[in-house]
Amino acid sequence: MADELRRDFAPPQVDVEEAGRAMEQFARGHSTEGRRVVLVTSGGTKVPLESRTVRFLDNFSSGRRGAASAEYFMQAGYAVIFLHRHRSLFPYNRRYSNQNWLDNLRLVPASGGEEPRLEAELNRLPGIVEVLEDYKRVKETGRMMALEYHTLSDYLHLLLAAARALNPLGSSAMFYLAAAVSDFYIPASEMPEHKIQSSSGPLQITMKMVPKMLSPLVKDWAPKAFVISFKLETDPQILIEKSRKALATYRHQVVVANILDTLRSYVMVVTNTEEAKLSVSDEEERSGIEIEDKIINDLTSRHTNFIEQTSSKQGL
Ligand code: PAZ
Repeated sequence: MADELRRDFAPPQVDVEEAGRAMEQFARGHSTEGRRVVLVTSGGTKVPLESRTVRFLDNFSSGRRGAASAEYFMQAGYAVIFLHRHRSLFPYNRRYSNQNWLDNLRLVPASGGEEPRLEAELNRLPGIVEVLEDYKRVKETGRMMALEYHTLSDYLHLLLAAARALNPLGSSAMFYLAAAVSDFYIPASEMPEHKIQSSSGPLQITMKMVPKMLSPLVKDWAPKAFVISFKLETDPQILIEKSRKALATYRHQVVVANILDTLRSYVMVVTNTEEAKLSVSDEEERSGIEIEDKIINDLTSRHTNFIEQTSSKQGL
């Protein structure tokens, strides 16, 4: 797979070796302290159509699922590697992402030899005190490592590096693959260098299938880890069948299945033996409960069972 990535994709724009070393150190440190470590992937991917890229193929993912989930994992005691798309939503500050921050600040002019100061309009920032406290605590305790990807190639290389870094943790490592990764791309060797010209008429492109990373991840890179993939569909009729097919093909532990129209309020947690429905009612939503809270609650207890089963199989 590493060879395939090198051959077919433009070189990554991030220092993957350095990121791999940092992830290894992060994972080892937290695991030594008895903490479980989860890789959360988050956001969409951008697939270039030209090598000097003007146009690209994108998708709708905002990164909200991944950013919110990272917070709930930390609340549950996990250390989190947050692999997210550049400029997608980020844990904690996601809550204020639609705001113009300049409207939230008040200038206190300089006086009596003091520098000017900025004050925040607290009434425009609901919950900011708790959110800021949580964020500062996470920073101080080094419980989250954030890594950005810009391109699909960055994402694929970093996922491989993360899998290698988490493999030594065995069953206490979790992969929570919520990023919406493109299924299609144009190989570097087939991509036009310059901007595609509209004077050439209607555009026809043939894209290749992006290699399915889940397969080597589960089989070779981190075979003892607890792995969760996501499945998004627009047609509810095919959702469960496709989730089951993914479980049978890749042989991982869980698929979180969601439908575009209801993705903030309803998901199915699909395993080989059951389909558990998780939902947030209108009333719960009004009181600030998020579906990710329920998803993480469900998955962390499945992870505990998984670790226990793994160690009893090994006679530990
Ligand atoms: O990032 P977001 O919160 O806007 O959306 C989340 C999601 C729909 C991308 C995620 O829940 C998901 O289903 N990811 C996998 C999509 C797929 O490859 O089928």
